[in-house]
Amino acid sequence: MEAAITSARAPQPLGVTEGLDARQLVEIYRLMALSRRIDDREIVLKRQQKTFFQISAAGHEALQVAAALALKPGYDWFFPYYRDRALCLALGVSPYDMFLQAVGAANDPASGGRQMPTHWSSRELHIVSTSSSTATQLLHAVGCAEAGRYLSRHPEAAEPVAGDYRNFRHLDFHGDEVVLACIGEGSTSQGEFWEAMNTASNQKLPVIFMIEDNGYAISVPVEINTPGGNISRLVANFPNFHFAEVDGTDPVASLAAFQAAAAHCRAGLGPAFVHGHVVRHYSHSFSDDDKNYRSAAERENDALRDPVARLRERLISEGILTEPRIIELEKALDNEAAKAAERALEAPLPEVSSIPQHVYSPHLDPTSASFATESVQNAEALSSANGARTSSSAPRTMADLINACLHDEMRRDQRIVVYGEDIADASREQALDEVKGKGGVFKLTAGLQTEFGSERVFNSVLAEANIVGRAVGYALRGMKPIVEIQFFDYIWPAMHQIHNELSLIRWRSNGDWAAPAVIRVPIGGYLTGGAVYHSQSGESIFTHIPGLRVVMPSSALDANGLLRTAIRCDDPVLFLEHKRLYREPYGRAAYPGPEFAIPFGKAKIVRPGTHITLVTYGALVPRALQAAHHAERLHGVQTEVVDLRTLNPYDWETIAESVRKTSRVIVAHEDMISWGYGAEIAARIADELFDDLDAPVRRIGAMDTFVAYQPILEDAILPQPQDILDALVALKAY
Ligand SMILES: Cc1ncc(C[n+]2csc(CCOP(=O)(O)OP(=O)(O)O)c2C)c(N)n1
Ligand SMILES: [Mg+2]
Repeated sequence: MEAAITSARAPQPLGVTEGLDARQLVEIYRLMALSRRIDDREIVLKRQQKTFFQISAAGHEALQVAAALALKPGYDWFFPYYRDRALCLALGVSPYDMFLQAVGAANDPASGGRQMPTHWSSRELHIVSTSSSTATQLLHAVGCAEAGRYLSRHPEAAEPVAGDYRNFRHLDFHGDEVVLACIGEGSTSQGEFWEAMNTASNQKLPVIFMIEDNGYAISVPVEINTPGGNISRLVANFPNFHFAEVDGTDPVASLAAFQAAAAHCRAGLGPAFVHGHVVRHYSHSFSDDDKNYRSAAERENDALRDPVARLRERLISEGILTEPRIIELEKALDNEAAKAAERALEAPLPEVSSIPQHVYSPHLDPTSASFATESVQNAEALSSANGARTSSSAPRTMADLINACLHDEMRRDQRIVVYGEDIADASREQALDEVKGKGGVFKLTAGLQTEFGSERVFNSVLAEANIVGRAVGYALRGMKPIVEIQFFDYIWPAMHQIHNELSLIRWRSNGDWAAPAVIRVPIGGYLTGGAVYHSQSGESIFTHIPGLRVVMPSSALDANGLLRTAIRCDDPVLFLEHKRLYREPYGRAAYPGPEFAIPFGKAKIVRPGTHITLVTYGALVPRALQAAHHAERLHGVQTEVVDLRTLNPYDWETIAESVRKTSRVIVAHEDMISWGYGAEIAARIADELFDDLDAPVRRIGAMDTFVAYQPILEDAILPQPQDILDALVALKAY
């Protein structure tokens, strides 16, 4: 471990210029001063109400320019945050492109008018789309670094392959690439910061964490966010890091720090932590006024550390530029910023019709017939799940056929990595000589590590945001992470990543970036003793997220075919596996072969009928079938049971066709009834099929509580076959 402590926060003379010639210093000044001028011009535009938001890099320019100059755009990878104008300018984003963001122009290359200004994106420069969420980007940076390392060790995985997502995800990687991850000091309080530090450290990843410490998180001073007021002190014991704490208003000292950090990372020694003390020269954003919470003395003191003014003085005092020459340069910069702004104000605005573009992949439609590949059940297919080759004809459980699909797809596609909590056979590989292996708490990933090795199949840390955040990083590089969240009940720490990053990155970047990862999640109750934290449902919370495909099969064959589509498609997929169905006798099937796929958005009529349509999915499918059987036998009610199989997209045509035939419909699910998935389906039926209905649309779901441990309570809380039977009989009689 190294430490290079060069400066504290008090103003000090600028550091030595060794290694930098006059031309380089002038170039640094040009970039810093141009960044400031763009900020100032944007502030004017905001005052004139020609733009809609402003946040500046003012005071951070020296640190940011130094970081850019130590790294290679289009070669290294960049995960900036919203204050990184000078960084992105120095990497190659033009002032015009910045003003296009500010006006929200159609050709704003970062987002096409979808994101606030200073939310960066450039595929060419390897600047990954920035969100407003503080700290999420650090986990993407970690996943990105892991992907780069994997690909440089397995370049053959990069071959484009027709017929799946690989056709559209071209890879570009270098063995000594570095990933820059930027963050403010306040945001280091987020768990995702610590989760990213953990993995970067443990795996010696080439990530430079750049901490832009301006002493404030909006109005909250550093000592509130950081115990002791200095983040460097808190992280000092993380292994494998190179640490540097610098005066981030000094570009020369900052550049030296980043050069050393990059050298450490490129040499494969581990990550680096560059903590730069900067100033926030303006308020947090245009919407904030720091006079409300900072003393005048404090603000004046910070003003003395303005990096642009200090470098200007230095260029003059060291005789690098005369004052008239600097004024000349500054006029040229003013002019450049003004012209770029004027041009951007004339740029065409986005068409309203463009709004739905890039919610999902425009390249590959998972509902298309290309995913309707035939089962080869009767052929000579063999599967080798768990390493044991088994005849295809024996009925297999959902757990078996999910495991078989994972084996098949990993064999076919070297870009797949599988990780999650407890999913490996054994992290201590040597134990595998004498033990069977764990392979997941439900054994769904059994044998994968043994067959594909620990580089592709590994246990994650116990942190769900880490699992999904890294998957975003892997996927945006063009790999296919298939991750497991151990229980749906514990998906919530990853919700931020799922909602604001995984599902959103394609839309917010106007199609520049995407994260088509697969998240497998055991879900649901009926476990007898599963209780509050091992029985949850909540699928409608995820179908409410644009950009995310949500799948919930009820049979072994559907699970196999839909998982294959999830893996091969180009969208992120939440793959919900009902724990109660993993080893049920219901829905067992023969192994269908390694090419069997089922398109999304195609429901299955699992029982035909003419009196009532019963729309359902998941664990309610076998329960609905049981009820439908009794309804017919005891009451002569013929029920058509529709298993939706995928929840987003869902098969409206099949629902509508059935309801037009039966004129009576019940939507049934395991989740709580209020605001549940059925509410949307019922509302749409009432809206669009009103004239076809002979009775009100009914819903069946759990009580509006959590699921209790005591079986008597669990039975009462969750919908039972008897509840469905009663509803069928009542609706027929309506
Ligand atoms: C997860 C999340 N919580 C809250 C916010 C609102 N917010 C935006 S910036 C900010 C302060 C960030 O401070 P710091 O990390 O020190 O960066 P700085 O703005 O000072 O450069 C907050 C609270 C957010 N964007 N994301
Ligand atoms: Mg701050």
